[in-house]
Amino acid sequence: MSQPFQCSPAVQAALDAGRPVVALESTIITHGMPWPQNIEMARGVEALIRAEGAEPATIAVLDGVLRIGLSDDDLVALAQTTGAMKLSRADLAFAMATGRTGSTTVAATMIAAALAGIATFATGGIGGVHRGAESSFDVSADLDELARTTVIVVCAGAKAILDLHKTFEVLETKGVPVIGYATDELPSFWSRGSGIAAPLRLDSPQEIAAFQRAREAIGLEGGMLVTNPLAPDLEIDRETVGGWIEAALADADAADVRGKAVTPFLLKRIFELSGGRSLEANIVLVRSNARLAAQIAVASARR
Ligand code: PSU
Ligand code: MN
Repeated sequence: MSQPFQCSPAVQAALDAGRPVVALESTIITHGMPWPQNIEMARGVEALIRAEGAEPATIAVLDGVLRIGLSDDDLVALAQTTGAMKLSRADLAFAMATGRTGSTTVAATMIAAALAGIATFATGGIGGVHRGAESSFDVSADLDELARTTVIVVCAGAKAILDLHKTFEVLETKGVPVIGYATDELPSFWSRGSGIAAPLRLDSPQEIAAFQRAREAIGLEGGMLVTNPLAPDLEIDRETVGGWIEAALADADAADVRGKAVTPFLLKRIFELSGGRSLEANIVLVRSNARLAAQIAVASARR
């Protein structure tokens, strides 16, 4: 028992048997959505993954222990806590060493998933290059993690609060494959389109699993980003979202919000400005990503 993490019995059994497992992050629970929608989302996403024949593994650091697979009591406690750290590569081990509780971002979740041998991960939207990064230098550590850690990340694109052109340029430079799932245009989280062409397109979980096998066959490490657009009747049009984002960015600027607080601040402000519509769409897209990630995990395990 010298592993630096603790799997739930269900996740351990699935991993031991070579059954498909899907990693889930927890920053979306603690910093991305309000109570009680966060716990409803967390439970719903786990149920969807099980229904597809895979085992969900929500990841977090609880009282210093890196946990992979949470009980319902753990999920409820995490969803209600207000003091959780937002953990990335820089501070994941810090929370473990100091006995803290923290939720894992995309970057930290990828690290933990790879450590446990979980190859597929579902989230809402990755972090990326913030607007104004040329002066703030605010670029999410998620991008570097995608470049170095071998996990398939299923998302609805990068969050539209970001500079999407710069975000995808960085991913291209770092050699991260970006796939439009059944689409020629990259989605932008709440909206189906972004005006940016998808660099690669695949139309089935089997094709995604085959692409990953081909990458591994030639020794390519690093993540793959699968971008999965919301259903047409559920998306919010880009003009509407754009207005909320402009207003939220102005508020963040006025309040001098910086660093790790920026993304949670903007998501909360857009939730308020949209009268809850942004949260509804966020929940729907996470559910859709979880379903697709489970199908990819099943397709990968079948071989
Ligand atoms: N997806 C969501 N909501 C979120 C996130 C993703 O639908 O809150 C989180 C992820 O944990 C991601 C983080 O890693 O936002 C990005 O934070 P930052 O921009 O500070 O790197
Ligand atoms: Mn940042």
